[in-house]
Amino acid sequence: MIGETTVGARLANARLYGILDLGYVAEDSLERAAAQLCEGGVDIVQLRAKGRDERAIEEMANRVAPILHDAGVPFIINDFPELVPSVGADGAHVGQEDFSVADARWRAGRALDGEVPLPIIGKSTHSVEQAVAAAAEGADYIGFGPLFPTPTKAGRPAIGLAEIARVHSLVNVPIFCIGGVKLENLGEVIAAGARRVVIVSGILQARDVAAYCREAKAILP
Ligand code: TZP
Ligand code: MG
Repeated sequence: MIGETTVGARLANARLYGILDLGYVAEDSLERAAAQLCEGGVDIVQLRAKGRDERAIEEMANRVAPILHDAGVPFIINDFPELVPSVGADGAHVGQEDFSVADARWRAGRALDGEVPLPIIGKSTHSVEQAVAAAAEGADYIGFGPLFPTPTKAGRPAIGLAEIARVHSLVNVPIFCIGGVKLENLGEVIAAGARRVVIVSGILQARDVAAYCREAKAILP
């Protein structure tokens, strides 16, 4: 966990969101991948370990938290807000079918006053309507996607680029566009109005993870 003001500022300034997704990272390589993301300048990192039990996720989170903390990179846990205090994470990310933002914040155990109340709670959204609702619900940031079809979230219909400008005109919290975003299409995603992105497989399958992140950062506004 990093200081409250710092973490708020880091979220506000964040452009590139990386995910330690166990679909792409071997469990015993998590520390290495976390260090590479930090070296590449990723601004915020989530641990996403679909299908693993809570105890295993706690153990993995305890391993990566100090690496992210030392690099000053906010650390978000997917799906298990109650792990936030015990592993020293900065927040949690929930989906449409998970806890409400208020519930997630309560489970994460703290609701302090400040710029961005700790813990950070982010929510996945798949339409402009869901995005507006998540912001109204008090999400500190949202994911908006998938923009493109992606094996990382197989079966979820793609939104495309046409709604990006509208969601930015209606939603006042940081919006991270997600889903099939890669270096190859980052220019068009930004041209459509995106200011922040999540890149999962593009980063984790790169030959040089840190270099890939640096390239993405250089393209982002
Ligand atoms: N939510 C919407 S799309 C997605 C998630 C978690 C996966 C994004 O992964 P990738 O590999 O960058 O398409
Ligand atoms: Mg979830």
